[in-house]
Amino acid sequence: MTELAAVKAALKTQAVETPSWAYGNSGTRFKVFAQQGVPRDPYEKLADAAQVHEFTGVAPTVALHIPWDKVEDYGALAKYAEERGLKLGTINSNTFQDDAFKLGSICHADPAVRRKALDHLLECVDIMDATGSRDLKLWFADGTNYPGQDDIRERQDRLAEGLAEVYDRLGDDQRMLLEYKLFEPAFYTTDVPDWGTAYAHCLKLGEKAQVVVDTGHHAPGTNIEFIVATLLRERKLGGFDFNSRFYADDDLMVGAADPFQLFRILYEVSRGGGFTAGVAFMLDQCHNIEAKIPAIIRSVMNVQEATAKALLVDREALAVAQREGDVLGANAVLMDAYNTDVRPLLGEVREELGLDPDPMGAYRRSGWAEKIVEERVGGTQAGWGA
Ligand code: PSV
Ligand code: MN
Ligand code: MN
Repeated sequence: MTELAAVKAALKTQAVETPSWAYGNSGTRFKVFAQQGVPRDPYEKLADAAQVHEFTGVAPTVALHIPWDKVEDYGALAKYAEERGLKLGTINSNTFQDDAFKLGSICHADPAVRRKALDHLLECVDIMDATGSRDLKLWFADGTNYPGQDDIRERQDRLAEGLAEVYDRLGDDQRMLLEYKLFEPAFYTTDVPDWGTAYAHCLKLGEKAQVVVDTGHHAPGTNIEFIVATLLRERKLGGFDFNSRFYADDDLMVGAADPFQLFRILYEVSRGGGFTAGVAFMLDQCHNIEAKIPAIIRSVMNVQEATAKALLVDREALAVAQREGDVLGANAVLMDAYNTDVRPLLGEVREELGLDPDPMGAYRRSGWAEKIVEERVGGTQAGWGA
């Protein structure tokens, strides 16, 4: 296979998971601007996700968030997805919106609150059994706001104990993905604030526990690609929550704020064999002011473009320059790939897959946006936090 053919083959098999909540209404704590035609239930979210997959060809799975996507029959939801060419993906737990969790969930000082949180997490594994999902994604809002509020070490002990109970419940083909976040909603300590803490817990738990890197969850200036390289070396990179940020956890479209950073991250994925190592490529975004489906299509395309550039890095030339200590030469190899206009290549890849080379235009011309505005009137629109 020529090098270009290998790049094309990799791009054709790439899969980007879209989050159900990105299709619903969302906002900041100041205001949620409701959009017309937005899904009213998980089924309609899947119908929209099917559009993203139809026009990009690389978004075959949809992540659910429980209880935002709670339904009576998850088997029926999975069947509905399959009828639209989709599969249900990662199950995201939610231990941050119940009054009981004001002072934490599985790290809470009260065993009764910890039990409630754990029961929710175990229910999420039951749902995975019904949907056929591989991954359980755990993000905990647990932490404290004031020095002395709770015992930092004991909270780690409670976390370890809770994670172990959930880990033991996983089936052979299921994984637990532990997500870290620097701060928010807790402002003093966060119980899983960084990759090191997540890694330490996952290492103790075993192979089925892996770390998730949400690109919006670091301090400004953090070298995320270094974290990615390290986790891949240790076989502990479970996946990504992709989004972009200018300030904190902005949840903007991936590749919008810093496409160069996205390229650097995906280069380390490529360098570390991450495209074939079971790493989950997920979006975790909210489209507060822009139209949702086209924003998700754009996001998927941004991941594809950064991936194509990462795959185009001349690894041999880079290795030679690195060995020779040719600082500028090595940097030039990387920048040559980054500065390549990969849009024609991706157009060809899409045509070879029988798709329109222009997913944004094809979606616009499909009339879906007008159809959902007309049909989805009334009812409560589902969304982030609903
Ligand atoms: C937390 O900020 C987070 O990134 C977690 O992944 C949550 O599940 C998600 O956002 C909710 O949008
Ligand atoms: Mn996330
Ligand atoms: Mn987040």
